[in-house]
Amino acid sequence: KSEQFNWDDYLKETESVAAPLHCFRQSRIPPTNDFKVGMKLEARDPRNVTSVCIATVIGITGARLRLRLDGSDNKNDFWRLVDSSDIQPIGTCEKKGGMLQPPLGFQMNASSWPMFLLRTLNGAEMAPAAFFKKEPPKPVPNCFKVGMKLEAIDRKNPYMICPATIGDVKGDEVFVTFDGWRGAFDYWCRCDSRDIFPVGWCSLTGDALQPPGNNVSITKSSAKIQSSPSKVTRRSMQSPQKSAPVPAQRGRKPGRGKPPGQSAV
Ligand code: MLY
Repeated sequence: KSEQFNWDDYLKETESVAAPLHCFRQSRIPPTNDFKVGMKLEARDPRNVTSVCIATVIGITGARLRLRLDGSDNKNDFWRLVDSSDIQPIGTCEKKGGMLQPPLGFQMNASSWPMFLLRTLNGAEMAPAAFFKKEPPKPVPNCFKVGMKLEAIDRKNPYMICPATIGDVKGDEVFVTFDGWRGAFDYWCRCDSRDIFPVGWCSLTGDALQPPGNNVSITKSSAKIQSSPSKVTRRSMQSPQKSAPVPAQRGRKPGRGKPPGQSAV
């Protein structure tokens, strides 16, 4: 039987603490997600951040939207919180005197952009302004400490939110390490990044929290465990202070397939 991941048990097992809520740039109560698949909005192009483009909601996951830029391909979807400052109602750009831009990699001839824009907006279902929530303020000092647990977006597989541990802290930045993975997914980010969440976030938003990986089989005493995957999973805790360093390696979890329609690393 598959045991469900439980933060309370896991924090006890790993003798660790959850990073306090006030460390994060996230609202204490996650914003409600009223968006529907198919709705259109304006979004900053993640690959060309000076451009504001038209995006369509392709999927809904917890407090996040899976977005695709109109005129782009289906290989560059991205995810944004409903209270992200990267998204806004259609009409906002024009109101501010700006111009909507074709996405990077616009699939048609650049000269066809004005007509494409007219067509894509004609009869479109536009997400109402009330669906967009205000971005929470930045937490002032970086109050994360090494060893604190959190939930973090896997930037290589951004639809995944996973149990993670603060591995290092430098100035305004934190090093996010993914529990049970050998380091290939770890990254530095600002402490006010929108990609990191307090413990319990996914259970509040209904987003799926990935279980820790089973690729780091290290006990508190740094001994390697060779056992069945289910047993290893229970020991897949990463405590950066205590465990021996493992060489960075692309994590491959055997027996876990890709979710359909999503590009996995
Ligand atoms: N396709 C990858 C997915 C790894 C995800 C790791 N995250 C959760 C830290 C694999 O199966 O290796």
